[in-house]
Formats: sequence, structure tokens, C-alpha cells
Amino acid sequence: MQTIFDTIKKVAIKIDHAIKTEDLGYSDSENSSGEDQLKLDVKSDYIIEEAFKDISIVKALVSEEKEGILALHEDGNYTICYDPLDGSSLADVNLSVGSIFGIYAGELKGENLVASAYVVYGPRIELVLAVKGEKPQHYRAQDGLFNFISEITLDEKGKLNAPGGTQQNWADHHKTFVDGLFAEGYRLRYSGGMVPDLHQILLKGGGIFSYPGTTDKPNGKLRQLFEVIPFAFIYEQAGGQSINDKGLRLMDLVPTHPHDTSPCFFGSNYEVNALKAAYGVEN
Ligand code: AHM
Ligand code: MG
Repeated sequence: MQTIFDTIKKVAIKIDHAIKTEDLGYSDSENSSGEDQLKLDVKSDYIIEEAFKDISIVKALVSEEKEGILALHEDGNYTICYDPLDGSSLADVNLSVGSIFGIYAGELKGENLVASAYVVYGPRIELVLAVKGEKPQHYRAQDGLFNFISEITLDEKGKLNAPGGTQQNWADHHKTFVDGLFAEGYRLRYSGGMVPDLHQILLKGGGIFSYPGTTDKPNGKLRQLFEVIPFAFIYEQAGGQSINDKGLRLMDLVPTHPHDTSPCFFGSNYEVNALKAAYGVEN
């Protein structure tokens, strides 16, 4: 696993360099979710594939920017599912973006995720790594090296509310829930990049990030294998909760296709319990 984490550190530095120096425009291709790919999406995907392709413990790669599963080493133990540049449409307005990695052993489903990582490309490059049974570890890069900052623990209750999706298409009970938190004094924090938005909630003690099912996207927008499950793991390891709209743990998701999405909610305990009550899925 250390080899994989070291490789993530190396690709983070390269992707950060690409963000800072390369063309921010669109390529002439679409990804398998039908979204136009930016040149930076394609480049970041290439950087990651090149870095992992000769590592023998890596069985396969699954990328937001690739259609299917890229088989690498038959005897490898791990499949790495990744979003090479999440929130990439924010790069041209100079907001933070990120990379997300889920490392799975065996069949691609939540319960087989063994480690997660994400990188935030902001004013500084930051990295969070998580393995089973331990608090997530927060690192910050300086001169190309990642220095350990601290373990991450969520408070029981936070102050931040990050509500995703188009409000026009929210269910009434979801709007009631979001409005209820604001009425309690929660502050809106939503950049449109799940990596910096979830990172902020983790580091500021707590709150909730939601991306619900909506009338136009009943299964939400965020992809299970490389966005939802990796962050679900990190929030649980930090002492919070990660559930879907039925109140089920996101770690219990079993995708039927690499690009399946799910409604998703990540937060500290108070807010996720309030969400369960609002959705009528208390357990
Ligand atoms: P992407 O992987 O194509 O960049 O899309 C994922 C992003 C997330 O970072 C973010 O939470 C979400 O899309 C924002 O969507 P919306 O603008 O619908 O709120
Ligand atoms: Mg993404």
C-alpha cells in the first residue's frame, strides 16, 4: 500500500504542475458520463495511468475519464478507481480542484475498499490518506514533499452546510432539511468542487455535504466507485457518517457499472442524524 500512496504523492505534484501551466480549454472528446472532457482531465488521467501501469500490485485501473476497466497485472492485489481531476470545470475560474482515489481489494464494491486518498490543488497541495482502523492523515506539500500535519477527527456537530444539486429539482423534504440547518445558524459553504468542499468540512470540525437524487438526476450525480465510496470511507474513519437517501451506509454500495452514481450525504453525526429524520429513514 505504501507504494500506491507514494505514487499518489508523485502524481499529485505532476497534476498540480499541469494545472498551473497547461491549456485550460476543452478537448474534442467526451467521457463515459457524456461530459465534455477538458484537456486537463485527459492529461491528469494520462499522468495517473503512466504512474501506475508498471506497479505489479495494481491489478486494474478504473477512471472517471475511461469507459471500462483497464486491466494491468493479473496477479495484482488492488484495483485503483480514481477521478483524476474532480471539479475540473472550476480550473478556469481558478478555484480549487482535486483528485480522488479508491483502492479496492477484490470485487468493486464498498465493503472491499481498503484505502482512500484525495488531493486538493488549492493555494497549496494537500493530501489526505486513510486506511482501515485509523484516523485519516492530513499532509501538505512543501518543495515537492508531503509533510504530515495531523490526524483528522470530526466533531459531533459542525457549522457548515454544503448542499449540492440544482435547488429547482430538489424534493420538498430535502429543501426543508437544508433550510432547517440554515435556520439553526449553519453557514453555506459550497464551491462546486466536492474535494475542497468535503475537505473544508473535515478540517473545520464538521457539518454536512449533500448531493441528493433530484427530479432530473434521481440517482444523483456523484459516482460511486471513485467519488462516493472513497469519501464515505474517509468520513467514517474520521468519526462521521456517510449515507444514501435510504439511510444506508454508502460503504455498503454495490455498483453494477463502473460509472454508477448514488445520492450521497457525508457529515458529522448531528447533521446526518437530522438528515435521517428529515428523510424518514431513522435507524
Ligand atoms: P466532475 O467529476 O465532472 O468534476 O463532477 C463532480 C463535481 C463535484 O466535484 C461537485 O460536488 C459536483 O460536481 C457539483 O455539481 P453541481 O454543480 O451540480 O452542484
Ligand atoms: Mg468527479
